[in-house]
Amino acid sequence: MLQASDITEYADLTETNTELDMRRLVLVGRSECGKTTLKQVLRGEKITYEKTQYVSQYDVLIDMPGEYAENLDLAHAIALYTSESDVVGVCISATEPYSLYPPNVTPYANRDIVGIVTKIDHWAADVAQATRWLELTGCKKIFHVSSYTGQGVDDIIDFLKIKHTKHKVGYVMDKIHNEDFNRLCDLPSYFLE
Ligand SMILES: Nc1nc2c(ncn2[C@@H]2O[C@H](COP(=O)(O)OP(=O)(O)O)[C@@H](O)[C@H]2O)c(=O)[nH]1
Ligand SMILES: [Mg+2]
Repeated sequence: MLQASDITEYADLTETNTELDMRRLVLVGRSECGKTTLKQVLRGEKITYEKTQYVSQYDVLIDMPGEYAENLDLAHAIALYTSESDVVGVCISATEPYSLYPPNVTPYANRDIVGIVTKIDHWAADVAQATRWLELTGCKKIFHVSSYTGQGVDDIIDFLKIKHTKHKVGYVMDKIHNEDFNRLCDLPSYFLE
């Protein structure tokens, strides 16, 4: 059988390239909690205020209007966008007077879920309380960010990064034919009698 170790060994000798890729993040959260600003910072854009009118899909980011998290009819559509992403970012502003999220709802999504506490720079921020609310919602991993100061933004980017090792098709085909395929053809002797 082809062993994982064979691949690594071969990878050192042949043309392979390690590519850095980003997992796709969908930002969910109520209006004004800072999703669009965070999206702009994650994408390295200039911050401009814009009311999100529709679900905007970028290469690795999906930003949706807060109404999706606030309105039961639209909330069903969140399931659709989580299925198009790799990671769901449940956002809550540190200035929030209450939490929109019911307890233990994260198992409803079959994607990685992370909590994101936004606006941690704000004078009225209560980061500990927002964190506690996200924990109650079911988030195991929680990021704390400020789109204004940039604090914590790199942590999200690092979390989304993944490395792929790509092998040339020829190498993979060689492996299949020379090792696995031929071995399957080596019939036990009693078949040959
Ligand atoms: N203090 C502070 N304000 C922020 C931060 N991020 C966003 N805001 C402000 O919060 C408001 C709503 O932001 P927006 O990104 O449009 O929220 P969205 O409705 O969730 O997309 C805007 O006035 C932003 O300037 C932040 O990190 N710190
Ligand atoms: Mg928005």
